[in-house]
Amino acid sequence: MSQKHKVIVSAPLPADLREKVAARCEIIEVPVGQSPAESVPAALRPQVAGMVCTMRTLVDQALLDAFPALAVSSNFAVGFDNVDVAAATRRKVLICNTPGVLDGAVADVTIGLMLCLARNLVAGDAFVRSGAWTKGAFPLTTDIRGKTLGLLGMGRIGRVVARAAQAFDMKVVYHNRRQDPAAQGLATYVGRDELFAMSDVLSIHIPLSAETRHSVGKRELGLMKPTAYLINTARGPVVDEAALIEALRAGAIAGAGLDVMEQEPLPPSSPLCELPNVVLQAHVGSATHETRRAMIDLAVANLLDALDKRKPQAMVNPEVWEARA
Ligand code: 8YV
Repeated sequence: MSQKHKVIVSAPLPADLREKVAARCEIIEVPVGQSPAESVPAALRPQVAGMVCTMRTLVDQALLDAFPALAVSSNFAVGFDNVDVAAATRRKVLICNTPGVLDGAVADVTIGLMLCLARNLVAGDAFVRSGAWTKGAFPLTTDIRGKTLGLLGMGRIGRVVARAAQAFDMKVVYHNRRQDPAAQGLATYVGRDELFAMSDVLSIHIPLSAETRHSVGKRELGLMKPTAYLINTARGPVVDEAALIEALRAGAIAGAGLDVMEQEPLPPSSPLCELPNVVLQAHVGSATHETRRAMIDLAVANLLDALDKRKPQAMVNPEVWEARA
């Protein structure tokens, strides 16, 4: 029997990284999005020591039961709402993720959505292509300069967005559970309701959890200015999408820029696709060659470090590591 660790790979692995992993581990391939418990033969399951997966793999109690020897699950994502962290911690399964390496890319999409909304850039492209320009000028749009950007969540990504917004002469305010000393000089702390009420652009940068699910709903949208835009590059279910659609239809807010939705991929039958005041992206915040490479490098390094008993760079439940030490 091979002495190599058996690891599930359910993430896009570049050839050189695949070789690196294969030199140390026996790879069990699971297509992205497929259930490892269903894909891996029962006889192999008790031998699986590690996994690298995307957020489309549910790391829940059922998966932990199916792989009793799992020591580490490395997420190819900074978010880990696909993981039941409490259950993993109880089972002493180390969970790793990819913080830091995607902040710039996600911030760029945030700023891009803001510019698309305020300057109506997507409609402008269609205006030129359709020949409408030959019949008259494009309607005037709105400046972002001098306006207030509100950040719900001031973590790594929020801070990069705040820095970028300074280049647009925006006033930046934020709300977090706690005031963030690292935000000093970048953004001003305000109360949660105040944030919704005063922002010209409100951008969401909080993780999805039981507490944050639908935490931006009818009440919060009702506090916003009718001229304000909502941007979500975090997780779709943080926003109550039905309430958002209602607010957009009623003109209670001016528009929304969404990189994430409650259901992904978004079906074209979604009312969001019908709304002219919405700009949609296909969850592409981190989707550049450079950033995805940095993410998979980190995800694989986390996996191999944990298996080799070296402290991984990014752990979601470091108490599992500390208990092992
Ligand atoms: C996706 C993301 O995970 O890192 C996150 O939390 O949402 C994205 O980067 C990406 O699709 C990689 O799986």
